[in-house]
Amino acid sequence: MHMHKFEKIWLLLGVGTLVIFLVVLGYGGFYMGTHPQSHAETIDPQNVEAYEAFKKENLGLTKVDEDRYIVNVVASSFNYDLGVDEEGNTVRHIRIPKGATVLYQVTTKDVVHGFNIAGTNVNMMVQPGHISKMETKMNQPGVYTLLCNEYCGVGHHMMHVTVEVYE
Ligand SMILES: [Cu+2]
Repeated sequence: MHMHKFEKIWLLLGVGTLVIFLVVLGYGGFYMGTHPQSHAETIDPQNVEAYEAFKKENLGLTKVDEDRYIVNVVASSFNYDLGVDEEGNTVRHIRIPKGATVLYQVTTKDVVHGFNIAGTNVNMMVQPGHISKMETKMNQPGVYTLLCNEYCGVGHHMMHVTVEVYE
């Protein structure tokens, strides 16, 4: 079959673009660990405390095993509720040892919020009525900002806490 030179170039460009797209997608998914969160579980947004993980005393960071942690967070306008410490102060900062596997479980009481730990692969959308879950390994030490990247109202820019990964 005879093919015009331009036809060949055009075909090559098309197939090439597809290959590049798949390589980028594969790199992000398999190497960088970028995955969409699970939100299969549902919850009553008016009564999140009925769910064990979102009871007042279970919020924030919990160590479940050697190098395994759970972080339960209730997002609402314009705050991430990480519970309170022993002195009763509101927690705005959590510390995780380097290399730990962390399961983030997040829900919202009101509108759609984001849950993005800038500079890591943790980036979830948090929808009312759903529990967003994502498990990841925190390998890079540093202080990260956990912020909302879904516009949620006038106080949206104030919605952030910090996550520290220490050696
Ligand atoms: Cu927001």
